[in-house]
Amino acid sequence: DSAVSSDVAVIGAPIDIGGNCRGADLGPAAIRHAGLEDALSEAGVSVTDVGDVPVSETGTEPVDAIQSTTAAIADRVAETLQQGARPLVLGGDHSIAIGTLRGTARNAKSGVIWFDAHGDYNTPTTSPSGNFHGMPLAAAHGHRDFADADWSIAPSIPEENTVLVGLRSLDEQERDALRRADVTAYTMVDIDDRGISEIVDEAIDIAASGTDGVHVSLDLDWLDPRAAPGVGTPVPGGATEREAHLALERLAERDADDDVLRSMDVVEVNPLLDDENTTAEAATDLIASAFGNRII
Ligand code: B3U
Ligand code: MN
Ligand code: MN
Repeated sequence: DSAVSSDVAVIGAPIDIGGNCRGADLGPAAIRHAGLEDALSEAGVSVTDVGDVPVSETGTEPVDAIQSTTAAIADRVAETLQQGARPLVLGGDHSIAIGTLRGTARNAKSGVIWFDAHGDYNTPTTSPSGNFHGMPLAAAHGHRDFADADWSIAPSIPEENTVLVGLRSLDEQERDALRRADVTAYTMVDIDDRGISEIVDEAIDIAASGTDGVHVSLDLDWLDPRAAPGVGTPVPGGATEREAHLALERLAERDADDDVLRSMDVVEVNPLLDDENTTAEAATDLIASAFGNRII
């Protein structure tokens, strides 16, 4: 019933080894300190913080740390869903979404909406940087470049239910791969042109169609760096704070009607790069909007 489905379980994923610089592992703490539990409670959501997944970054190769961490995230996410609550995973860099998506797709068919400046559609072969936070969506689609990586159990998320929103920075081969994939990609141009609420409405229709619900992945670098300076790879020309809120409020409205929001992760908050705690506070406010916070 709706009381159960409105329960949210907060899961911290303090890993930064998939990113381009250190510090995103402090993201879960910064988001919690920005008042996440109170913000969710005020939104009328009953929330349980189940703590952090274990992360061992020292003395291991990045890929090993990502493998063990994302496996733990996937288990927690799948358990949470099985218990009838909605997982909210706090990153960490965006490599954590490899785990969230695997967990979300374990016993169900899940669509995904990816709010991000980037496509995160590189593979170990195509990535110019080699950073795993630029690859999670390609991994979730079971790209063959991940064939040797047992953390990428493929294909878990249908391409046709995958929607990217806010794109403005792609690498060359990543762009080619996205064009070939059966995904829907909205750039910032589309948002400027048509307005965020229409784009989000369409994104929800596509992601939810024929699925058990939608996973929302919110990379704070979707926002303009003026609104969210504390991210590893800021890209000018992003969503304003108001557009971002409208997007997640629209999602909450649709969720109130149709139970579309199944799971969420909020990633790339890096307190070492932040201005005060601006980006973590933006993350907290946007999470509250997504789970139904209303002005009146
Ligand atoms: N596409 C670049 C940059 C990047 C991707 N995701 C983030 N940055 N956060 C890459 O490294 O793959
Ligand atoms: Mn990302
Ligand atoms: Mn990004």
